[in-house]
Amino acid sequence: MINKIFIASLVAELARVWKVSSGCPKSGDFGYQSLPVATLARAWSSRKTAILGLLVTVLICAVATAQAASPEGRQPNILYIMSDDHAAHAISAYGGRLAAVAPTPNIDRLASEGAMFENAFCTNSICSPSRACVLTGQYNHVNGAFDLSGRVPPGKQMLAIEMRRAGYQTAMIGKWHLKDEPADFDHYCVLPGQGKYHDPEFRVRGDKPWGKNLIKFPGKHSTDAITDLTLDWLKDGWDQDKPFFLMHHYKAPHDYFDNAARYETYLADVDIPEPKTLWYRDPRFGSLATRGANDELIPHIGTSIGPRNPRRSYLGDLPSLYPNEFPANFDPDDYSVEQNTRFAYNAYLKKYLRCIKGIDDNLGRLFKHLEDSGQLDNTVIIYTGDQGFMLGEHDYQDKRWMFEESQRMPFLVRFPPTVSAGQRFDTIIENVDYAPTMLEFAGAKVPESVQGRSFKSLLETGQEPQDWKQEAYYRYWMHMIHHDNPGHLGIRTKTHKLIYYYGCNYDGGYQTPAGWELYDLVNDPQETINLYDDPAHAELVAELKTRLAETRKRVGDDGSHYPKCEAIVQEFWDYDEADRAKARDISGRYLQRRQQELEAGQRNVRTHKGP
Ligand SMILES: [Ca+2]
Repeated sequence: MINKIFIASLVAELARVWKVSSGCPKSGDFGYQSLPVATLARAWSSRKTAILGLLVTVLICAVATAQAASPEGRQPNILYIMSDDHAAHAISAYGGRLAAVAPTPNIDRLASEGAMFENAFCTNSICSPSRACVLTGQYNHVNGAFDLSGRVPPGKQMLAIEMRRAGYQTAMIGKWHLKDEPADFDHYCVLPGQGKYHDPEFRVRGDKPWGKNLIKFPGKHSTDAITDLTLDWLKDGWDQDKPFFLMHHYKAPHDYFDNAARYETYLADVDIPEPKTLWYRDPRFGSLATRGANDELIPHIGTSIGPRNPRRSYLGDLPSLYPNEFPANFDPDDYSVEQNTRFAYNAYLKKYLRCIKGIDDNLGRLFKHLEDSGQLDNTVIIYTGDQGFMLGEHDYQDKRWMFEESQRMPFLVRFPPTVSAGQRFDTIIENVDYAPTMLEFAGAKVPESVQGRSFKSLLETGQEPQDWKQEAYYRYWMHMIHHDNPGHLGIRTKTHKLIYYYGCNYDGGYQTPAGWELYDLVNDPQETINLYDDPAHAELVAELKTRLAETRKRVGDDGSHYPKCEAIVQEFWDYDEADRAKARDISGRYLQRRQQELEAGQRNVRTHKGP
């Protein structure tokens, strides 16, 4: 692929070589790295042969990098945009009940002018672990970021390291949430931990130790501040001789949601459409793991919108946080369960969607700058969230679940030079695949440590590779912490989902009843009927269990990290009558334990570690 810029570079270089007698172009003179330009050129000593050598070298360069180069003849910029907890069903391009009420035109633009994935999944639906998967291309049992204490230390921030090695200027701006310094990036400006919605401060490089060098933005909302920081860097920080790799990460719409003041009236007079499962729980939904014996654990598994969960619910938390969203002098005792649930649901969704409106508007600013500066079509733009989010489905809040709304990540890619507009894919991709895909767009090397696989060819040809994986692996480790979700694992194929709640912490403790669930995603996309015990599905259950075991082997989750936990995983794998009897017994004991905790006023029990 030799084009205008290439020929211009060549002419300039020929003139330079003619003037100086060295005749040795430096590696990187054409924006390409890892090419033996200097080595090749060194073999030529005279001026004329140097020119000939240069021509040959340029041809080699052109062929070797044709895959990575954009039509402008250089590696494309890569802009990876990730919001926090932005569920796909809160993006209007994905359709769904919120699309008409709360459109996201700027994000939708990526879908209409690029590609959109229906089956992009996180491998562990929680912040730090998902970020670690993206950065390393590895599953959490390999990168070590099992839970919210997960970190990716300098030297291991693979994506930044390889991009820099490929000649990119690298930057990380916004929410980082991986504890250690993002030192492998050329530039960073990151929120401490979760960061603040208002008056945010950011950690930057400086004279003081990591974490102590702060810049502050009093009066600003974090979404506006993060966009301003990125725009400033694109205008003044980016060395335009190199392509950029920029991770632009919003804190919004993580809970507890707080929008910029200008959005306070947005959706104020709207009744937000509700999911059917907010109100109706099919008796066949869930399992012993999520319902307990005789449904005795329904109040205690999964935090709720309405009053179902006595430990934590939005009805309990939101009236004091957002009094404007509730009637004056609100007292839940004055209202029915249905009314209270509806108040809490609307408060939740409105605050969440106002944060998303702020993101979408700010992306409009960012895209306009790229357009005005001539970089829009020379930049691979990706939009995603670090996982999905339950927006009231099954009366659940937060993420962590393997249910669709939480497991699915939005994933959109725009790069007009090679990615056709308007593509929709049902290919199963996981967050471990993002890094190798971006590296391939960059023409960079994908290290052997990476477990994920690039789907660049899919984006460019529309064809799913024949040997592409047919299931996403999932594992959530933070047993019953924060949002009362039991530890579970499973696989998700294009048509079905098998979930196994083994129900214990890292040390095999704090047990909740084990249970299995099978959902038919074609005929029951809302996952309302567990088919695990349906005799008509016995063969499929057996087949999917085998595939789950094989997938665990393929990804290397062999249980050796936490053998006491793995013993319980194995114990309830068959789930015969004896296992079920034991699970019912565990249900009763867990209920007692939970009731004692509630009576003792223990609101947040450390459950995912220790006996
Ligand atoms: Ca998150």
